[in-house]
Amino acid sequence: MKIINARLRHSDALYTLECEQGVFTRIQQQVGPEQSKCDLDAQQKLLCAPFVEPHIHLDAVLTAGEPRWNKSGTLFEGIECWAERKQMLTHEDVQQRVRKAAELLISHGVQHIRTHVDVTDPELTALKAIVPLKETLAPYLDLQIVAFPQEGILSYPNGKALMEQALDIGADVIGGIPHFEFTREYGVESMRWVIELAQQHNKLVDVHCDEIDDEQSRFLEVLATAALESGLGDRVTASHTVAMHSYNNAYCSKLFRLLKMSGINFVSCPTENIHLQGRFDTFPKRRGITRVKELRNAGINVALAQDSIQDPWYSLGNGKLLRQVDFALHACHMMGYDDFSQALDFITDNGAKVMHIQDQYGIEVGKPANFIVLNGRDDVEVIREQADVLYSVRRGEVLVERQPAMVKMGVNLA
Ligand code: 17E
Ligand code: FE2
Repeated sequence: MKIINARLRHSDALYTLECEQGVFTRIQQQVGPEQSKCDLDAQQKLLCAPFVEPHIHLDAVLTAGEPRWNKSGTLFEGIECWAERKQMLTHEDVQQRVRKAAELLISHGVQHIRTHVDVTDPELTALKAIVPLKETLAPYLDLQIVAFPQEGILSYPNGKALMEQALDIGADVIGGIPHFEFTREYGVESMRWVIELAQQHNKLVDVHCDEIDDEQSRFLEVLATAALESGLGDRVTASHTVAMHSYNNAYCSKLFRLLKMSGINFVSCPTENIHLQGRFDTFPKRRGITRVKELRNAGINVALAQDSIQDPWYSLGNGKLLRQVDFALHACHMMGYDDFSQALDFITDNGAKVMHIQDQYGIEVGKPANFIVLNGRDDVEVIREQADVLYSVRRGEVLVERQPAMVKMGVNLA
């Protein structure tokens, strides 16, 4: 496959890219626009590595309103609604919804997904349905599965055994939810147990950590310390961490030293948490998004994610990761030019680091020929215009091709 007239990130030049047997074999700067024979003319649009969705709950997608709507908009009512929906799960129901959501994500340029799957279910129905989809969907995307204990590890009957069973069945990553455990002690113990389990089984860790507007929720320091002392380091991710929004600055200043030393990754879900958090506030209302800019500026890896597509926690969502970038830039005061030029990192390279797939990810000779072409010339235009994905290509095969919208203007004011 030969691609011409592509722009790459952080360069004004045009490039020709070639791939053979699904791998990039040549990336060459052009002198100017070309008209030579090719398989794909990028027409001077931005070509970049596929989007990475490092945090979504595929088991719950497309269940909003079933069997009832989350009226308060809180995380906790979401968990209650889901507990009811969970009892109605079947293998087919889960697989059908996951396929639909996967199609949506693929159509918007995503080729790498980490999904949390609730394992606080004695039957593990969702997990058993999703594990085989890793292989089914492999031609289109890479799927990592987190064993996610939605109702707690120590606070749910047989919680530990269910987590271990989930690893046997095929989970890749170990999850946790310390802020939802019955007590602070359980929360702390669960973090230590998760890290030990990851060491025993050589697994990655991704914890729903401090997803609560409680400035006293400080499990992040426990997780980061365990990551540091165990040597797991960047194999560990802290997701949500919204309590950090409410920590005082002096505590944060001390905490950031540990976070840097630990090497752990962060995932923030801006639309989800601006919706779920601040629900117990009157006015002023907290935004409840973790300190994305401050973490990034400290050299800590932060990725953005959608979390939900039409589920008990968040009833919108459409598979478009650029929406998360838009929200984060606004809500976290990242509206400078330098912020814009780094912003696509949040949904590409940074997510790849979270998923530990960097060696297979990126526009480089020798790496898999996976890429997208966006309907914009550079990062800023892509972000400003929420640019459509014109092509998504995987291993040199076109997965998605989209025609830009055609607008007929009946006025001419220029
Ligand atoms: N479960 C949870 O604990 N938190 C979330 N944001 C979602 C599910 C979507
Ligand atoms: Fe989540």
